[in-house]
Amino acid sequence: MVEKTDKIWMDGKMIGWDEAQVHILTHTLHYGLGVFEGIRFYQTGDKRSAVFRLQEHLDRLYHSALIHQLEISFRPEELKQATLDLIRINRLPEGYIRPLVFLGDGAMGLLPANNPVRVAIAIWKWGAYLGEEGLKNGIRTKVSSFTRHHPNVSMTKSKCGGDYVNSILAKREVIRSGYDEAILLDPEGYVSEASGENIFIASKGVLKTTPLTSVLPGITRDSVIRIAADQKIACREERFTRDEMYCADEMFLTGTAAEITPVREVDDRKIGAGKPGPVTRSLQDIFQAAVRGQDPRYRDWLTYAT
Ligand code: PPE
Repeated sequence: MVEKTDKIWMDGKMIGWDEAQVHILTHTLHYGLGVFEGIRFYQTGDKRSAVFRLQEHLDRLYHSALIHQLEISFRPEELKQATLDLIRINRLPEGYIRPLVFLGDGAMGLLPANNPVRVAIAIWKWGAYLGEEGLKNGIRTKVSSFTRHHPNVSMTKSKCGGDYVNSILAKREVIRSGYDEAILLDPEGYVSEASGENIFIASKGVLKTTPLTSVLPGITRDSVIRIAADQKIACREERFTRDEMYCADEMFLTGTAAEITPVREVDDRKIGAGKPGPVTRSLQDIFQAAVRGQDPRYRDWLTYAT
């Protein structure tokens, strides 16, 4: 259960948590055409709160809206201000931010020409997405029988609500079989992404991650690539196969919610020693310091709210 906060920002106004309601004929509720973001904010060493890579998340939100021809009537600066205001008003030191752009009620059917494009932003407390234990010791994953979207079926650069049906199907399937997270292959059979994370493998100290052709351009993925470069760890953006994943020395998933979560098993095969390896550990440590303002090299990633 999400723990209630005080206020939610909706269409330009701060309203009470329980007032943030929509009509049952809200178009997005029926057909899934709506776009969203997931952003984290952290308490920094000096007891302030800072949003991690807010500008990049807002840029992606506007790109998602552009891809799906949803015209947001608010300027990015307004959504930025609303986000920072929400953190202050709700007095939450750390948490998750969920901007949502959706089509309101009006016409029904598949041509929602004049339905209003509505925008809401909510924040809440969210701990380790794949569990504290997983973050520390690694998770067990399984390749799902569901295939990730072909970019010509449903575009993968937009964070569109409807696309997450695919993620839910995959995740539910593997959780019911006793695993922690689903890995999806692309329509050609190469590794694409997890239900809500990008994927990295490491072999002989070299990182590899799926190229952006048909996966969500993850902001955590981008952060890991920059940290790796600063650590002189080579990183190749290259397609790889399921069996290459099995033979990797290390593997981890990246996402706003999941942060950097080590993978200790894929399809009942141990990855490396079956526990988080040195490359994963060092990237995790630097990432955790960066998001909390403890590494001056990455201060430009933070927008302070308080
Ligand atoms: N791929 C997918 C499909 C995805 O949903 C995410 C984020 C990523 C990659 C990583 O992107 P980024 O957060 O920019 O590093 N997934 C969100 C899912 C959360 C949810 O369950 O809702 C997230 O991490 O916020």
